[in-house]
Amino acid sequence: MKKTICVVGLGYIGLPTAVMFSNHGHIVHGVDVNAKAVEKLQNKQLHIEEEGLQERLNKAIDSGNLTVSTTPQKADVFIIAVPSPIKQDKTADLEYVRTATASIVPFVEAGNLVILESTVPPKTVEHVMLPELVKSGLAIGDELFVSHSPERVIPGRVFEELVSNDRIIGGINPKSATMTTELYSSFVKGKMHETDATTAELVKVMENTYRDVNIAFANELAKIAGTIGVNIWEAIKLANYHPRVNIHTPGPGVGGHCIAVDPWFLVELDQKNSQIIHLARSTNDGMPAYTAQLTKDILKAKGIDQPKIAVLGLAFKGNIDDMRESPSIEVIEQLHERNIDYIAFDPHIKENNLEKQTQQLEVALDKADAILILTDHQAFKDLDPTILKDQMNHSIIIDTKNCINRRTWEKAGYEVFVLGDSKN
Ligand code: SAJ
Repeated sequence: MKKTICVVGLGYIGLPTAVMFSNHGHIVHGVDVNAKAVEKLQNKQLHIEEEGLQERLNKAIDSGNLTVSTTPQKADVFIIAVPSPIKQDKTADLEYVRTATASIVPFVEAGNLVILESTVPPKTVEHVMLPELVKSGLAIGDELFVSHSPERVIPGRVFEELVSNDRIIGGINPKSATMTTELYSSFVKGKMHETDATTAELVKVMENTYRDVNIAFANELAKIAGTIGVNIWEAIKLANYHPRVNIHTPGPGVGGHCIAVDPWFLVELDQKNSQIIHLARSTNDGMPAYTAQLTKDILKAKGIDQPKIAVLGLAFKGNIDDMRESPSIEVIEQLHERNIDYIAFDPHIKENNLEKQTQQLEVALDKADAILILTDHQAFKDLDPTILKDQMNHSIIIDTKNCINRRTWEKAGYEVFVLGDSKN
């Protein structure tokens, strides 16, 4: 059934969600506090990069089903998809969720549904949202329905996963859950699993924490492999042939706005019982320093004392344009602390956010002593080593993601070093 939907927060999740509902026949109004982003969207220009988003946005706006502005308006359904970061002290910052909820209160009416998509610490719906929604004067659960349906999509494959992934639907009561399931069934082909709001909050945080702990394990194994002279990538691949083993991959750190953040929600809620989670976080946070030291050691062993390197990859993972919480930033700081000069290049980051960043690969490679790959962009996998070689001082490449073709680079005369592969 056709609904009017107001989506608050037009970022990596809110915008694709708004566009999807619009293109499935609903009348959607998107809201963002960022006036610049709103203006761009009104002109069908994107402020974020996501595969397939541009054509879907064009369609949504051209059909008249999607409008955007900086203020909410009346609707049948309100969807909140705003950031839920952590503060300096690693505790949750729920001000965006609170403010976004407060912003819709003047517009909600009896029979409306409010859905929170942002990933939040368990009990946020109960302790942060409901106290705001109650101010509408509506009876919560009888007149105003509320649920938490956490997004689960991976940047870069959002439109595929929005449709195919199963969804967790946590209602404050069964009616809220049923209404939410009905709404998402406009485009979701995966199963929808109904539960209560607090369980849904925990499930989402658990999913990302599982990944963080698993990656920390892989990073620890990579270091152990260094001690005993083994290629951890080969070892993990072989271990994963076991039907009940799924070890993740090591790397220069864990970035993004989810996996490096959500585990702290659990630590904050129960410090005493979240020791593995805490240690995993610290292990992953220590990987940029490990990467910088590895780089320094490799270059020192080659007799290069005042190195200048080309850092390739600033996005927090491959084929996306998002630098949020990217381990590359910390790697660069750690390189600087070790007196290693650098120029960074990332074909997906179109603005220079760093002092020593270039938009041209040739500039990054010019007179470089080594290439340090921090992100597994397809563009880096496709690099032709023979073209690049002449510009550099030394032919050394350090691959922290095990993403280049070692043979091709060696054939071109490069010395190849891979994080976690001490068979070098
Ligand atoms: N990483 C590793 N080793 C791995 C996997 C990832 O070092 O084996 C690193 C990546 O390089 C990156 C970081 O971890 O820096 C996170 O990347 P990711 O692709 O694992 O996850 P996100 O943050 O892009 O998306 C996650 C997803 N959650 C899970 O896979 C459980 C996504 O489904 C969620 O929607 C998203 O968090 C979210 O918004 O919570």
